[in-house]
Amino acid sequence: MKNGKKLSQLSLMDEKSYSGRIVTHYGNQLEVEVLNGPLEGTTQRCHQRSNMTTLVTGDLVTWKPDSTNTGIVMSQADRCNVFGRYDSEGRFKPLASNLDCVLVVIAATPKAYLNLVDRYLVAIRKLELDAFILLNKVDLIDANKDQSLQRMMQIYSDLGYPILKVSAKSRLGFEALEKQLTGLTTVLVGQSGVGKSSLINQLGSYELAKVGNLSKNKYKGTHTTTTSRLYHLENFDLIDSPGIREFGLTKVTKQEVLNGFPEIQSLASNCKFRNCSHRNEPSCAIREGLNSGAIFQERLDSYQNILGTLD
Ligand SMILES: Nc1nc2c(ncn2[C@@H]2O[C@H](COP(=O)(O)OP(=O)(O)OP(=O)(O)O)[C@@H](O)[C@H]2O)c(=O)[nH]1
Ligand SMILES: [Mg+2]
Ligand SMILES: [Zn+2]
Repeated sequence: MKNGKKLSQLSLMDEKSYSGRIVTHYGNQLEVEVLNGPLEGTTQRCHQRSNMTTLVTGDLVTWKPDSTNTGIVMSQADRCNVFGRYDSEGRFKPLASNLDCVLVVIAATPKAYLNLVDRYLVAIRKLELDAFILLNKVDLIDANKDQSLQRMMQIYSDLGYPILKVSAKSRLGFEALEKQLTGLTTVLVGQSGVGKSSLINQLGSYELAKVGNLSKNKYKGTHTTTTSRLYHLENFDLIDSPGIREFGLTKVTKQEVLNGFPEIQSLASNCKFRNCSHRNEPSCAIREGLNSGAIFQERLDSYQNILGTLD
């Protein structure tokens, strides 16, 4: 995305509006990628009309020049989907919209939590999006020491979730990752420090360096992403998102939680009692599944933990 052309080159008199896509926001201002007209391919600072819902990275909008250096967003197209979370007060916090895929990033460090990944998987399943689990920093993995991580990866792999193992540092596994991302708009989510921004930087160093809006050093050290941002790479689009500690799922239904645990879902209908809690009822297919190895104790605990946090 180029920044060269100026809004002042457009005539303010003709009142024409253009289409655009939200790249990111800074407080009340939005950075909008221009999708048509003489400024196509540039990004422009815009405000939004006060009566509109909060816009999010990935939203398609119409905007028009407002003054010599800002535009105003007039309207928003319907979203195909919006990925976000609920904060501790139960307010929805959107991260990105109009997505094809969500990449759940975990790493050798900080410690990965199965329950956090499961929460993402429930939210992704609810949106009917593709989910991928990406293990980053494999250069740091010590096979003997990281047994809980190995166990976690084994569980997801046995359940059939697509898993990618990469190192943003050594670029190990990048070929498979790039293949997976091609042609898609993907948001990277996960705990702070797992390497989401580093991955984007490494995947797109050439393209990003060329447009000059992200220096290679910017994400070194302890830089923390504070707002989502869209990047066009050569063969795909990536959205960086701020790291989170908790992923609240307060507004999902029990059924939506169950949908996120397909192995539990497929056996639950065989329980003797329809409302079986799978804790101590007789003839419980899920507890039988634990014995046969079809159900993992960690996933059942995680499922019950999530159910326990619903409103
Ligand atoms: N050894 C190693 N370090 C990595 C790798 N990927 C990222 N790091 C380091 O991990 C730290 C955090 O990386 P970031 O890319 O900022 O992590 P993030 O997920 O974007 O974090 P937030 O923006 O806070 O959500 C940085 O010091 C990176 O250099 C990797 O593959 N191997
Ligand atoms: Mg980041
Ligand atoms: Zn049961």
